[in-house]
Amino acid sequence: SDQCGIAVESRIDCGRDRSLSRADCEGRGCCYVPLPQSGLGGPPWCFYPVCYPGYKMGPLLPTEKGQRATLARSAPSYLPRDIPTLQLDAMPETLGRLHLTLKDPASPRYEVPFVTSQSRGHKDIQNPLYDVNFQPDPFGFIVRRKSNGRVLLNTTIGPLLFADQYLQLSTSMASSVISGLGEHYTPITLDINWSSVSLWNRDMAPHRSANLYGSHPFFLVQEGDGLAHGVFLLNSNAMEVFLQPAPALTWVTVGGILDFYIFLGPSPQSVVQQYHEVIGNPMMPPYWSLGFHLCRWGYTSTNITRTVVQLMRQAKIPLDVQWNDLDYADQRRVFTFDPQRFGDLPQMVEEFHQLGMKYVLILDPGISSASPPGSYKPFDDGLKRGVFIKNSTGQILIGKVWPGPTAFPDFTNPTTQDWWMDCIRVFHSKVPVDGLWIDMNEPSNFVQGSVDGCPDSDLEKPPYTPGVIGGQLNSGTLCVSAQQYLSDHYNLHNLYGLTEAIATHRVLLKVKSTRPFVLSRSSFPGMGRFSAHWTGDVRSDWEQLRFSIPGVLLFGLYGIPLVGADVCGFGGDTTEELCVRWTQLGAFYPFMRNHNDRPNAPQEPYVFSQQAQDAMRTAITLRYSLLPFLYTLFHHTHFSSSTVARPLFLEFPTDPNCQSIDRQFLWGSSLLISPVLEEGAVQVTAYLPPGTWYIVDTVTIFHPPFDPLKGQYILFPAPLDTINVHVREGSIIPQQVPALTTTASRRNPFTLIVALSVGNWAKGELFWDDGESLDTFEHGHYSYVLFFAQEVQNRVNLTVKLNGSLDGLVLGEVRVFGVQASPTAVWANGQKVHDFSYSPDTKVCNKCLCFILIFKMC
Ligand code: MIG
Repeated sequence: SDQCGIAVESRIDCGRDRSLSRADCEGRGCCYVPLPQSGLGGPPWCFYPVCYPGYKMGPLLPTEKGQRATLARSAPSYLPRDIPTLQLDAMPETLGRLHLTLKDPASPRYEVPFVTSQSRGHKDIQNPLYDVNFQPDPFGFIVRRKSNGRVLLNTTIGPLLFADQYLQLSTSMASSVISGLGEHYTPITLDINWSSVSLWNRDMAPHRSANLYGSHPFFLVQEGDGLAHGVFLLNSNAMEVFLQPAPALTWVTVGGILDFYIFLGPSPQSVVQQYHEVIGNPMMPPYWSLGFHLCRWGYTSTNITRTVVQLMRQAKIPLDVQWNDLDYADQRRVFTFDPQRFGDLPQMVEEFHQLGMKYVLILDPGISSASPPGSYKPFDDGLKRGVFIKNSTGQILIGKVWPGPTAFPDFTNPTTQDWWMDCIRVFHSKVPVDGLWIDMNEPSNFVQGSVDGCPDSDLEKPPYTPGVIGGQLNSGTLCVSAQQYLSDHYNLHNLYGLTEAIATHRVLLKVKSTRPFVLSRSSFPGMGRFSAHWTGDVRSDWEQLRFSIPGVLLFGLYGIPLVGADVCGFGGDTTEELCVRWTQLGAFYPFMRNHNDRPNAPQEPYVFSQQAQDAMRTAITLRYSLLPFLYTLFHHTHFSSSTVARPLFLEFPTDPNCQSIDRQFLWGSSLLISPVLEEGAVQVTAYLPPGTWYIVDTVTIFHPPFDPLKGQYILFPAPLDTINVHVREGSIIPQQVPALTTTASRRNPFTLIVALSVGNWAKGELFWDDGESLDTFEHGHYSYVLFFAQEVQNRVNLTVKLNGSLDGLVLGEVRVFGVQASPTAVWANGQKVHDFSYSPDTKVCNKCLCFILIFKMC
């Protein structure tokens, strides 16, 4: 009939919860139209008719925050435990942000805590960017972009289902270019050809179609003409999102409420900003955390760890932070250290501090429950204080992790947060770590559910289980029927890492009174306020190297900008060439740590040939020279929410070539990084967006003759010692002479790259503070420098506007790119500079201004 005449690509699956025969399908009132290909993993055979009965909406009434209506079902759905009546709230919160919730007015359901701590509500919104219309029967809503009438979301294409353990909503998409819905091993844009992604935090080495460590139910759609919008479904239950070529998308979640935030942009950059306004801006990292970090599982004693640091110093390769993995712990129990192999750990940390370095240790959440009573205080004390997650019958849930049988702290419980404070405080008084690495916090469990299994219940076996690795929600983690302070683990599972990060951040803040550094594997929206992230157990191979770029870029969209992959790869043996290329790319991860698994060949820079070491040193040193610029980007991200490592489409939204580029990326808006990602390659094809780009490397700099009006792909030489980095015209990049640690480099002279635009100007900025005090920006304890260069009547003038004081800081060399004719003279602070040089080939003027005290600049 007409009701079933739906284009194949627009069919919305009526049998997601189970596969249906024709009779079952028609019994649901759905259309059954077989296709040549099977109904699994492609277009469904059983799909909803054009008009499928669902909820009927009553009148819309004004409320303080927007409009409200009641939705009611006239007949039950095919799911157990329908919620027959729903309350809809549509709340225009800002010009660009619409908030829409669907809840059960009769009895409160679980809602996600912790994430949106910021002020949510707003006053009257005059003339927002969006328009929302409702279809009353069956209920659906349509969100349009007012400026051009474009339909961004249309949920009338399928029914709303809202049962206790099954919530489903479908929408059309304005284009098929969609990014987000992590954490998965994907390119920067998702495949929409009958694919799905599941969001359920899992300890799982990155590979295709697996649900990984974190969950981020946010996506951004590029509409095709430079405009973009985003949608955040604030829901922490196990979720699966289906994508189909209509293009359309279907959310299925197994609990909670439907809590949508819709962001109208209109630019991709502003979509990201609007999202971060809801989940909170990222923390300001300590300066040292932007240095190079070195770790491996298998530094089995303090002496071995010391040797690593010594060899790095001998090789003259910068290193700020030395790490230890589980090796340090006594019988793998956290808050202890092995008396033999790590007996002098406190002293070692002290030695590293003397060298101007920092030290970070791993801290797993699982607390050994099998030590003899009275011998392991964290457990005894935790038991007394009731801090552990309980099973469904109220006993402490015991799982198995590295130390053997373990209990799991419930970080949603304030008592647990205090106990965690005490544990860390006591440990820190012996071992003054500078940061903590919270691993295994999905939480990971080596037995399914618990050592006693899990009960047979609706929570453990919901009517529908999203496509998760292992097939069950309790695979590799706790029983989801386990009880936490705020709710069941079923609801809170995806928040475990976030809540541990919040608790750990809070402790470090108290104990150290400086900016906390926490590195968390598991994540959820809002985690960037508390923690950094790494992409987990990546393999040492070329494909994983390549996919680390979208991995890192997506976490920028998710508001966790301090992110990187394990440099040279974690699993398996690296090769020298791979490790060199990974170090070059890693030098441009916002967070740079080389980390390796126990059984593998070593991969510290100093184990390789002289040639490889030189290449790595060059890359890491280049990073160190750029840290003032990187730090300034973090300031912007912290303060006004942007991204640090940035996909090209955020910066060049109207350039269709940039839509899905993820083999290159930007730092801020002005540095373009084009790494080699293939074995054996000594050239790289890089896309240069419109404008002039100058090559930056440590030896030569030249101004290639590109067409400034059109972007183009260009083949660049990329021998093993080279990573291609380009600086965009019109920018001034603050740098500092590098050193072996940031403690030392922060005392060195600054330098500048001034990349003149075609119009002969350039600008840039520097945010500078002591690098570790709390809230320096908020308290005004910082300096802000604006650089501006302009050519007037054949003179390039560089002016510096300083806000604050930079006492003792010196501006060294200034390199000006794009000087069209040989300068006859160079002045600095009114004095002639004699040793400047100019190359007519590269149009670069070196030492164009020398050794000027910034605050004395004319
Ligand atoms: O089950 O602590 O992702 O970085 O070296 C493995 C040992 C536990 C997993 C982490 C990895 C870390 C390792 N951990």
